[in-house]
Amino acid sequence: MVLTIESAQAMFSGNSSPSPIPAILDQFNRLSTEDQLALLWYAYTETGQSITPAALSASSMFLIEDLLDRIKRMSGPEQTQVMFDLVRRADSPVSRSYSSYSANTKLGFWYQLAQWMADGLVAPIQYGYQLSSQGQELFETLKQLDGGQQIQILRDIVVNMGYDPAVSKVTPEPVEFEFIRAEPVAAAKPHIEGIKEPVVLSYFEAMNTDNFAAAVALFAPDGALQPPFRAPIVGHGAIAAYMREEAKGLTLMPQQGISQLLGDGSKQLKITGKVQTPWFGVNVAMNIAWRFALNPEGKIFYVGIDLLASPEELLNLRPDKIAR
Ligand code: 45D
Repeated sequence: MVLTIESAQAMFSGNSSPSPIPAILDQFNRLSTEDQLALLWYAYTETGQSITPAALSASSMFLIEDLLDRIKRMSGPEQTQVMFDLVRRADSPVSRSYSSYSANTKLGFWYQLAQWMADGLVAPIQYGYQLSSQGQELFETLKQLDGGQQIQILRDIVVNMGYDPAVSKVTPEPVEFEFIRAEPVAAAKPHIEGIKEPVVLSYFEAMNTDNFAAAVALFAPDGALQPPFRAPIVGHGAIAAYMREEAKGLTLMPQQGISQLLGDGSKQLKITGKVQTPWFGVNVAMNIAWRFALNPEGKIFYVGIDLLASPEELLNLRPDKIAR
């Protein structure tokens, strides 16, 4: 059997429940702009997940300070217009700048606006807005999800806002976010029930110390990393760039796993556990599976990261049927 990204993507896929998130995002995109903004606001304020402000050092926001200040000086209706334009992906100067930001900068942008709304410096989302019945229904669905799924949805929506002129692809600005972990993790290899594979243990150790050079060195040159709901990212350079932008300050807590040796000496492993994002620190733990394919040389050929549909899935570690 030859390892390909397609064969690796299919590992263990037959024995887990699909995530509800893609369908929810679809439903969200069909709502009116008013509904979307109001629903986001309810989801952000009423689902009880709280951002830990200490996670974010003020210095990381300096490149968008000018833009934020401009918005703060606008009249209330202008501020509301800016938010509408971002949500409906209109072509406006603010929407264009926004689409060039990294994911963490976009989240930081809204985090700052939310604080200014609380302080009365920026116009809040209309209180008492009556959601449509579809909006109301979706809000009820959101409330049933676990905290990890709720923040994943918020993040996905925030990252996709703004106007992106596909023609001339903007280069992401070089903002380097610095995050402080809520709880410094022991800089050691974790104990994972059922897993002794050194490469995998080293992967978790490297990620938990933001040592992305060490993490990337564990991958085969043509190795791939596939984040939740995204296409695979292939090759050392691309994986390193992705990690610097999206994986800083994460706390990975793998708990248990299974490992299967394949005919040609390659291996496939499924490991489940929890992940915390520095944005929410210990307040929210996401239920995650890592599906690793190791090549016969023991390098990571593929790792897929999945957001689990429910906590029960953490214990779903049935061996895969192996094609020969
Ligand atoms: O007024 O092993 C609204 C990889 C609008 C790497 C708002 C990984 C209205 C490899 C937008 C509501 C990275 C793949 C205001 C592992 C309004 C690896 C404000 C996985 C004010 C494990 C909204 C990592 C705001 C994972 C402020 C799975 C919203 C990471 C803020 C997941 C939302 C991280 C925030 C997640 C969401 C982070 C801060 C899901 C952050 C979510």
